[in-house]
Amino acid sequence: MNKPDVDFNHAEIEAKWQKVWQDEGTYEPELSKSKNPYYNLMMFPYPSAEGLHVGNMYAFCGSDIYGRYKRMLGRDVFEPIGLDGFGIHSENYAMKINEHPVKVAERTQDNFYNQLKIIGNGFAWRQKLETYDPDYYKWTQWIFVQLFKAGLAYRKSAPVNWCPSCQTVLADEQVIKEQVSSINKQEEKFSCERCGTEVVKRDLTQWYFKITHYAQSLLDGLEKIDWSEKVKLAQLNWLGKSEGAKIMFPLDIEKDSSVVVFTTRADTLMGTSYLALAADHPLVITILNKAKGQLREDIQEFLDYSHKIFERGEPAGEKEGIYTGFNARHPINGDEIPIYIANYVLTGYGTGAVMGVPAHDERDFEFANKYQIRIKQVIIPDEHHDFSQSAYTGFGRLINSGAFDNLSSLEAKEKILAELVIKGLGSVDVNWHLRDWIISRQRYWGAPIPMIFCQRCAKEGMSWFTHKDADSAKNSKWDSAGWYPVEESNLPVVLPYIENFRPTGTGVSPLAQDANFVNVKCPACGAEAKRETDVSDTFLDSAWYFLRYPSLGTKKKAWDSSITAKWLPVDMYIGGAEHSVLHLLYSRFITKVFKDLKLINFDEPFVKFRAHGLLIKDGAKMSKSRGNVVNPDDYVAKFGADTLRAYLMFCGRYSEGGDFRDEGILGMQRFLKRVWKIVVESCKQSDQSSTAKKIEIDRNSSYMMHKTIKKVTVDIENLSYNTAIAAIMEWMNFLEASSKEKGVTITEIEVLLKLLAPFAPHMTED
Ligand code: ANZ
Ligand code: ZN
Repeated sequence: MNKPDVDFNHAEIEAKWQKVWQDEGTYEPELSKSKNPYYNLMMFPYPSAEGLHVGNMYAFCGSDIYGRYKRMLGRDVFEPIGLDGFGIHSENYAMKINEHPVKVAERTQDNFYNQLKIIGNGFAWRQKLETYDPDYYKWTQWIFVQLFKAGLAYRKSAPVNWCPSCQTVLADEQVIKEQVSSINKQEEKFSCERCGTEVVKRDLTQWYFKITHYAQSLLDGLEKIDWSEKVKLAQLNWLGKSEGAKIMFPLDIEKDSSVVVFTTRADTLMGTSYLALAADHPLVITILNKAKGQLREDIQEFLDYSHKIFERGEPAGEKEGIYTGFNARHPINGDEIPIYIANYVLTGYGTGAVMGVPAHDERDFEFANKYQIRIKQVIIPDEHHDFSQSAYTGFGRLINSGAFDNLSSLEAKEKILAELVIKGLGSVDVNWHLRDWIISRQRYWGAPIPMIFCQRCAKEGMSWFTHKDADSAKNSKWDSAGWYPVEESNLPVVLPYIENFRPTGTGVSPLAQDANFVNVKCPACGAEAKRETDVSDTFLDSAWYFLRYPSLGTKKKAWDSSITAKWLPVDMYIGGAEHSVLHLLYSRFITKVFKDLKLINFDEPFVKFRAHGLLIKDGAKMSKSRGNVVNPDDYVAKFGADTLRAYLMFCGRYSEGGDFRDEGILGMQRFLKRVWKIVVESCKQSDQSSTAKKIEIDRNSSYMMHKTIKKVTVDIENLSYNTAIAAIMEWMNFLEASSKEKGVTITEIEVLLKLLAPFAPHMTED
C-alpha cells in the first residue's frame, strides 16, 4: 500500500464518513443539554417528485458551510432538515403526473432525503419533519385555533384573487405583479406565484388572518434584525405605511353626509377641483338611485363596464371615469366640487375616494386633461415647471390658497389639518399597503381548517365567543355566529383520503364531497353541524416549523418551552429572496402573535437572515425545456460531493448566485486532487523523518498561513465563499512551491485541511 494514493476514491471516502457521522450522531447536538447552542437553518424545501435540483443543493451547501464553520468555532450547531410537502405546488405536480398526492409523497420522501444525504451536509437527521405528517399538522391546526380565539382569524366576504388554473384563492403576497409593455403602454400583469397563470377577481367569503394588526410591529421590528437589506426593503415597501389625513367634503344631496378622502397631501387641498370615487364606493348606489334619465343609464353602463374589467382581473389601463351629476362642498371655502367615478381609484385602499388635485398629482393631471377639469396650481415649484405638460408633485410654498398662502408644504399640512379638525371635517390617518392574509384554500392537499359551523347556533347568534366571555365576543368584530373551533383534544382533524382530490373550481374544496368528514355534532349545542372544508394555506405550515424542529420529541405541546428558550430564535437563516414578502413576512407575523399570546418570549424568528443568489447553467436559467438542468446526483457520482460542493461555492458570490460550467467543476476536481497529493506526500515525509529532523515553520510560511486563516475566516463569516476558496488556492500554490524547496510542515497541512473542511468535509476528515 505504498503507492502514493493521488487519485483518491471519492465514492469510498464519502460513503465511509457519511456512515460514521450517522452512526456516531456527529451532527446531533444534545438539544436539552447543549451549553453553546447555535441554530443554523436553511429555508424549508418543498421538493418536487422530480427530485432535488442542483439549485437546492447550492442553497443547502451554502448554509451547511456556515454551520460547519460555526461548529469549528466551538458552537453546538443544530441544522435540521425536513420537508414542506403540503400545498398547491406538490398537489399540482400530483395532478400533472396523474397520481394521488398521498402516493406521490410516500414515493418521493425517501428519495428526497437520500439525495440530500449524498451531499454530506451536517444535518441533524434524527429531527426530520414533514408538514403532511398528522403529528405535525395537528399543531398547525392548533395554531389556527389559537389565532381564532385571540380574534385574529375571521371570515369576510370580499373580492379576492382567484387563480383559474389552481382553482383557489390566493393571498395578496402570492400574486406576482409584473410590468409588461405592449407597443404603446406599460401595463401591469398579476399572476399566480405557483403556476404563473393570470389571476382574476372573485367575490368569496374566506378565512383571514389579521396580519394588519401587526403592521406597525412588523415595521418596527425591521430595525432590530440583521437581514439582507434588499429583503428588509421589500418588506418595508410591502407594509407600505402612508401617513396622511382623512378629509370630509360635505354633500349637497344628503344632509349630514360627506365624501371622505384619504390624502398624503393636505397641503394641496385648495387645489382640489373634483372628487373621484371607486366604482363600488357606497355612495355610488345612492347616486345611482337619485340620478335620472340618460345620466343614470350612462353611469350604469360605466359601472357594468368597470365590473367586467374587474372580473377579468385586468388592471386599469387608461384613466377613465364619468361625472355623476352630483357635487360636494369644499371643506374650507365651500366651493362646489364635482363628483366623478373613476377607474384609477382603488377600492381597498384608503377610503376608496380621492380629492383630485390635477396640478400636483400625475394621475389626476391625466384625468383632468381628458375630462376638461380645471387645473389649479397651489404650490410654487423650486425650479421652473411647465404646468401645461405635467403635474408638479414636489413640495414648495403655497399660492392661490387664501389664508394659507406663503406657507411651506410642511407648515400648510399642519395648519390646514388643524383648521379641518376644528370644523370637524378632518383627522390624521395612517394607511398601509398590507392586507389581511387570506388563509383558506379550496384545495385538497393541506391541513383542514379545524373549524365547525352550526346552523342552529348561528340562528341564535351563538358562537365560541358568546360561550366564553362577553369581552372577547365584543373584540371579534366579525359576525362569528355559529362558528366553533375543534376542541384541542380532538386535534388533528385528519385529512381524509379522497380519491378524487382535484380542485372543483366551484369555490368549494374537494373535501366537501366526503360526508363522513363534513358532518359533525356542534361542540356547543350538539345539533348537526358541518366542518369547514377548506384547507389552510401551505404558507401557514412553514410559518412555524422552526419552532417544531428542536421540540420534535415533545408530544403534548407544539414545542417545549425550555428547549425553545435554549435554541430560539434561529441564529442564522439562509434562503431565497423570492420569499421576502411571503414566508419571511408570515413567519415574523406568527412569531409576534405567539409572543403576545405568551407562548414564546421573543418576537422575531430569525436574528440573522441572508439571501443566496440563483445558480444558472452556462449563462442561462436552468429549465427542462432548455435541457440544461443539472442533476446533482450525476455530478456527485462522477466527481464526488466534495468537488461539487466546493465548485458550487466557487462559481460566484453566494449572495449573487453563480454560473455552473462543466469546465469549472473539472478545475475544482484537479484542485482537490492537488490538495490530496500534498497532504499524502507531506504525511509520508513526516512519518519517515519523525525520528530525524523535524522541520519548523519559517517566518514567511507562517505569515502566508496566518494571512490565509484570517481571510478565510472573515470571508466565510460574510458568506463570501468564492473568495475564501480562492485564498486557499493561492496558499496552495505557495505550499506546492515550498514542498519542492524545503518541505511543508504538519502544522500547515493541518491548517490547510481545516480551512477546507467546511467546503470538502469528507476528504478533509479522511
Ligand atoms: C390628494 C393629492 C394631491 C394626492 C397631490 C397626491 C398628490 P400613498 O402614498 O400611496 O398612500 N389615493 C388615496 N386613496 C386612493 C385610492 N383608493 N386609489 C387611488 N389613489 C388613492 O398615496 C396616497 C395618495 O394616493 C393620496 O394623496 C391620494 O392622492 C391617492 F398633489 O390626495 B393624494
Ligand atoms: Zn350549535
